[in-house]
Amino acid sequence: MEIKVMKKILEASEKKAEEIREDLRKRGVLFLNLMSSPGSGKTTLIERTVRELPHLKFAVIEGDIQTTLDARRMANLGVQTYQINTGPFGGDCHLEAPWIATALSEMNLEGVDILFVENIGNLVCPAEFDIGAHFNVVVLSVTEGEDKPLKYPLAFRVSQLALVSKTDLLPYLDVSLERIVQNIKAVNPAMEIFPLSAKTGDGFDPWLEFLQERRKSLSSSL
Ligand SMILES: Nc1nc2c(ncn2[C@@H]2O[C@H](COP(=O)(O)OP(=O)(O)OP(=O)(O)O)[C@@H](O)[C@H]2O)c(=O)[nH]1
Ligand SMILES: [Mg+2]
Repeated sequence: MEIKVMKKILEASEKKAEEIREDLRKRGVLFLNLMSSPGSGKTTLIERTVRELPHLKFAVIEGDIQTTLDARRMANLGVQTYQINTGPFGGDCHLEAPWIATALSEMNLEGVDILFVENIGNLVCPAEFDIGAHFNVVVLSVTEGEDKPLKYPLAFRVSQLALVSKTDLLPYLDVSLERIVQNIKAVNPAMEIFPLSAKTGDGFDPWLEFLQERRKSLSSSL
């Protein structure tokens, strides 16, 4: 009986994810779900992306167990932001599609080009839940070490794009960028991989092009 109930909940969540993906496609809003361990640089990456693409309109849903710190960073940029805190509801370490649907119903998506969900900092749980994104993006900072794609493969399996962040720190670390890329490819050979630094802007161009091209192709499929 318990298993049956669980299955029903999961099915409802998956159905909601499909609805979100299709609804946002129709509205021409490109939806990216950013997943990573705590502190890999997700918020910093979004901040720089918003500044680099002033002709596009962004909206952000921030997922955190506690605090509105990241939402405030977004609001400082003038970006429409919705904070989901799971702390008061048991402290879940991931977001789920029905919560995203509620957030979207309370947001104004008029004219929005790109929606980022900054998922809760955790390299394991968020990967288990489809939240309706057009692209799952896994962020791995070079400071986390070369072996993380092999040890925590699911986030790399369910993502279409990997951003290897904080590359400005490579000269100070015993880490090989080449081996990080190899390990990501070992888990997901089809993955697109962009090494970049949100601090210096190095490597940002392919990421910015990816966003603009995918946004355009979403509109042309309307
Ligand atoms: N050197 C360097 N530091 C960075 C870079 N990107 C982010 N940081 C630093 O890394 C720390 C964490 O960055 P955040 O952007 O808050 O990371 P996050 O993934 O949003 O963290 P959570 O939301 O807590 O999971 C901060 O001190 C940033 O200044 C980068 O490209 N280079
Ligand atoms: Mg953050």
